[in-house]
Amino acid sequence: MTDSSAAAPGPSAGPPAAANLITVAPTGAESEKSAVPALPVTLDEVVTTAKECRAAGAAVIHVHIRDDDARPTLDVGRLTETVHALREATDLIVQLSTGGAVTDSFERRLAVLDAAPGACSLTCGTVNFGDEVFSNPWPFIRELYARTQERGVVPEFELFDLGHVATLHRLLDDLGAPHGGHVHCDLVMGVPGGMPGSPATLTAAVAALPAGATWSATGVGRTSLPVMFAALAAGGHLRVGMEDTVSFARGRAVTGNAELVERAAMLAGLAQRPAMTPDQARAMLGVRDQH
Ligand code: KMH
Ligand code: ZN
Repeated sequence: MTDSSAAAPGPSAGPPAAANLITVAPTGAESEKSAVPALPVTLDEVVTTAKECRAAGAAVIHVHIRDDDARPTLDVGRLTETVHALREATDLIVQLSTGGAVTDSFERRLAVLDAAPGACSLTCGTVNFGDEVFSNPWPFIRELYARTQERGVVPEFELFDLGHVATLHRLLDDLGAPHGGHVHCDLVMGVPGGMPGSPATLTAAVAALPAGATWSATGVGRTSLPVMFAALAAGGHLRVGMEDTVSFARGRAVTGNAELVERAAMLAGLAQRPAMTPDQARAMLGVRDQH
């Protein structure tokens, strides 16, 4: 028997590790500033957290904004100002939420695209949302998607439930590929009323995604860590931030978004999936905005 150890691939051989896309969702529409003082709500606070999160490893920022009273708003002037300020201060991909708050009208949610973001979220179905309903009927989804194609905005398909994956297939069959040509999804797990934040559910959802799609996952609240570990193990990307969790650990409040991004980047690094830069994310997602 010959010794083939010199030529045989060792344990470190194989394709290079795929980099990990980290999206930060710093604010959301649900938490109140009075209850969560570390929540970034003013433009200055959002820009500061964006810079800190970029330094910690984020490549995309998922943006909800607030008004002067820290209430959620979809005011197009404020959204436009926020897009410009974030582009000025960072090279992050700016992804505006078209989900808004559960109280926002379809008309205002469609008008988010008037702020000319490079990317936006696009939820693929209605879901119970705690005591509320996050409403996304088919005609609205279709209209929003068609407008992203017309305006050259890259959508991220938000999937809160397995049925949303079926709607994503229907959308792609009906209207074709998104602007940029690449399908990227975000599994939003653990919302009360949506799919649970468990590894088994994540595996089922990923198996149902369109061929060639990339995906991130985020676990709301206490499902944050299990979903993060499951996503890394399954080759997915990560979304973290105070939109989805305001507890860093049991009994310990999040002090700022950057510590959530730092933890995600550290875990991704341990998984041999170093955080990708915004320009690497642009190449993967097909975003061709100017920053
Ligand atoms: N705030 C939720 C009702 C999105 O940003 O696109 C919807 C949401 C989804 O956060
Ligand atoms: Zn959101």
